Amino acid sequence: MTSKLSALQDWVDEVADHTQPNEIHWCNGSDAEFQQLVDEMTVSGTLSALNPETYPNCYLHLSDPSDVARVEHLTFVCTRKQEDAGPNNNWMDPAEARAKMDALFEGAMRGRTMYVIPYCMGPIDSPYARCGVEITDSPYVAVNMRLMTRMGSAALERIEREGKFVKGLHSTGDLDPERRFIMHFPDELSIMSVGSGYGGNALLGKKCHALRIASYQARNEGWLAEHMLIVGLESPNGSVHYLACAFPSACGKTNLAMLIPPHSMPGWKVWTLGDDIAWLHLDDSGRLRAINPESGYFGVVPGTNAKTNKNAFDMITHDTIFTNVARTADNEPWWEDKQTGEPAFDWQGREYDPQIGKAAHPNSRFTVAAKNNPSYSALADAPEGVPISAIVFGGRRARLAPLVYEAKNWQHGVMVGASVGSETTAAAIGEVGVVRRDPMAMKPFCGYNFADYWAHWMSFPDRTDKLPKIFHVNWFRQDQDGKFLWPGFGENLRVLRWIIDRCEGDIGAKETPIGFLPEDGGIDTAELDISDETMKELLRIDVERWRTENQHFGDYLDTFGDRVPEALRVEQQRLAQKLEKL
Ligand code: OXD
Ligand code: MN
Repeated sequence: MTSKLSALQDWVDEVADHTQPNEIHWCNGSDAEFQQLVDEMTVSGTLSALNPETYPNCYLHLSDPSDVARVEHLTFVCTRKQEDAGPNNNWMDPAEARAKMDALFEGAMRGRTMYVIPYCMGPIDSPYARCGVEITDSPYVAVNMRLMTRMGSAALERIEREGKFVKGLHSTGDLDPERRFIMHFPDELSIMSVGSGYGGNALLGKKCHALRIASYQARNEGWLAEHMLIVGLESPNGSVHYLACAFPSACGKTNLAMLIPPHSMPGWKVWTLGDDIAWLHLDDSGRLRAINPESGYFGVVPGTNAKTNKNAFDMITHDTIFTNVARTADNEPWWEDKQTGEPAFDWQGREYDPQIGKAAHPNSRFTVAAKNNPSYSALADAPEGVPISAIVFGGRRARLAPLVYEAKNWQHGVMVGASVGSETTAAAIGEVGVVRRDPMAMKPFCGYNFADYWAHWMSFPDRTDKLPKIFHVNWFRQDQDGKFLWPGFGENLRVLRWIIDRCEGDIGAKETPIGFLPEDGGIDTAELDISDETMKELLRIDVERWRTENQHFGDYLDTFGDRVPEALRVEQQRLAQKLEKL
């Protein structure tokens, strides 16, 4: 096959010349092609079929044991000027990075098939969607891209019509961590990744394109590419509010996006639009609308069970690719906290032995089409996306942040987002864990200088007066003994309901220096075994801790020097003054 778009055809020819594959396969995205690739990988041993009775069309891939996670220290943003990448990114001069990568790609696909994967991030007919082409020598990447993106002929047609696409070049190379790099060239809208076959490093549509490159594109074009889930909450009267929520990795985004309402909230429904990434645009009327650029989930498996996430648990019983989970003697996938079955073989294919480690890798994953989720919203395919009523930030804070609070306005909300942090979960009892600053949950994913990113966020009120409200939640507050105070999971809907009530103007709130907090009884705790004292503690503001936090946040802003927007400094200082007066 060839493409009539010379920019694409020339690039494919050039890459083939340089990497020397045996064959070139242009992916059309059909079911037959998917099955053919799966069958080939089953023969070569890259995939193995799981129990066809209980897990039909499910496959297991075991990666190289040294290649099991994103590698932030090997991920670079190669802007022309180092300041444009900012202290939040590793930077390399683009010419140096390109020379390094060209050397690693030379002959890298010898003996392999080169797959050309045209894909569209977002509904294929959406004006907010953007396209890319990934060239890879990994059939595992090709089938994962089929589940995670709109991949194939329709995407190629759009690319040929528009003439524009993000170029992503990937090779698993020799999987040597010494020769592993993920390079982004935002000025050229291109990505080069070598030496890893793992998700975020290799499925270039996801973190590399839809967050790092897209965030850069979004700033130039006036929109936002964010590490946010998108969820629709339908109340018993049938009205639906859409929320976009940003939490650092491993804070339960997938679970929240698929939440099942508690018994005490009959008539409520939860609709999933996305579990990881949201692209946010202002529409003609000035409302913020969201699309999910992805069409599948690449979710963490361990911990998934009928209580924590029943929708996901049911969804991954068919048509799923598992990576690095364990297996039972019956050839079913198994993982820690599955709460059923026993592991027989671990994630490295060895006979399971608890002495040598966990059965499933803690970062083992499922890849599955979003449409298989029982709570899938058909609006995930709507070209115009959904209107966002509220943006919700959150992190893991044992003592600091109350269960929920509302920012006073957009500018204050930008500070709430910029000060997101998560504590290491190994925090000792009674001690506060180490805070990893993760502004807007974008620390590993913002493709340019955070200071410029905050300035971009701060520019939105100049363009519209219809921006959504901004909130912060913390499901992870603990008591003195390190026990979680809030039950979490489905019960989180009670907190989201308060957020909706605030959006509708139906409920009062207490004004405090950090924002608006629920009044006593504002969060419905009917049928929940939680005392008034615990609710008070969950909503308590520890002034001393907040003073320290605000000071640390100020110090953090200083590391970005005078590029930090004045409006953000003003918010930080305003809070400092208010906390002093208490
Ligand atoms: C992810 C992550 O894989 O955020 O989604 O790390
Ligand atoms: Mn993520």
